[in-house]
Amino acid sequence: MKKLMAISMLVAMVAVTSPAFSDLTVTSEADAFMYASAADTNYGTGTQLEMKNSGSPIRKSWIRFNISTWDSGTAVTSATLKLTTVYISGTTSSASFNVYALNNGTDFGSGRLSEDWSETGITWNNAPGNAAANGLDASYTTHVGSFSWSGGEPAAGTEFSVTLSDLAAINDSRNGDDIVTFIVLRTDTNNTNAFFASRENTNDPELTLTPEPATMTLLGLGGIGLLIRRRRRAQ
Ligand SMILES: [Ca+2]
Ligand SMILES: [Ca+2]
Ligand SMILES: [Ca+2]
Repeated sequence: MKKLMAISMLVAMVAVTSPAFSDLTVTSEADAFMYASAADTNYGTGTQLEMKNSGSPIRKSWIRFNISTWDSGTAVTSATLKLTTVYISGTTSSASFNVYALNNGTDFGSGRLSEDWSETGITWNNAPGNAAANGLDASYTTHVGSFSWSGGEPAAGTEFSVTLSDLAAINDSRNGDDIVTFIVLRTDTNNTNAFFASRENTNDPELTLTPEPATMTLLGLGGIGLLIRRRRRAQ
C-alpha cells in the first residue's frame, strides 16, 4: 500500500514539472524602427533598431514576439527583454530608454496597422500606438520597463537585460493571440547614436518569460492530498 502511494505521489510530481510550464525564451519574429522625417518609409529589414529623441529626427523601435509555443493558460510571473548594442557613437556616455507594451486589440485607430503588423510595411505613419514627436498613444500602450547607462559608453555587443515590471499588461497583451509587441523609446535628448541589433543581425532581441510556479505546485500538492484522502477512505 505504501508502495502504491509512493508511485501515486511520483506521478503527481511528474505532472507538476511538465515541460509545458518551463521558462520560454524566444527571439523577435518582427522588428523595425521608424523615422519621423521619413514617415512613410519602412525600416524593417535593416540590421539596427534605432531610438533617438533629439533634434536629429526622432526614431522609435517596434519589436514583436510570438509566444504560441507556451501554454496559453499560464500566467507570466517574470519577463525580461534582452537587447544588444550594435552601434554607439557621438560620445554616448549616458542614455536612457523606456519600454512599452502594445495593448491587446484589433483596432489602433484610423490608418494604423494591427498587432500583427508587417515587418516590411510598418512606418512612422501606420505603426500601432505611435503618436507625434517622441510620444505614444496612451490608449493603446502601457509602460512596462526602463533601462539606461551612464558614466561611459558601452561597447558594441553589450547586452541589456531589461526586467519588465507591468506583468498584467504583458499577460493582457498576449491573451488570445499569443503575440506581444514592445515599443522602445529613447528618453534623453543627447544627439548621439545608441542603436541595438535587430533580428536581421546577430544577437536578435530576446524575450524570456517565467510561468506561475505557485499555481502548479498547489495543483500538484492538491493532487497528492486527494490521493491520500482516497487511500484513507479505502482502508
Ligand atoms: Ca527587422
Ligand atoms: Ca496581443
Ligand atoms: Ca539574427
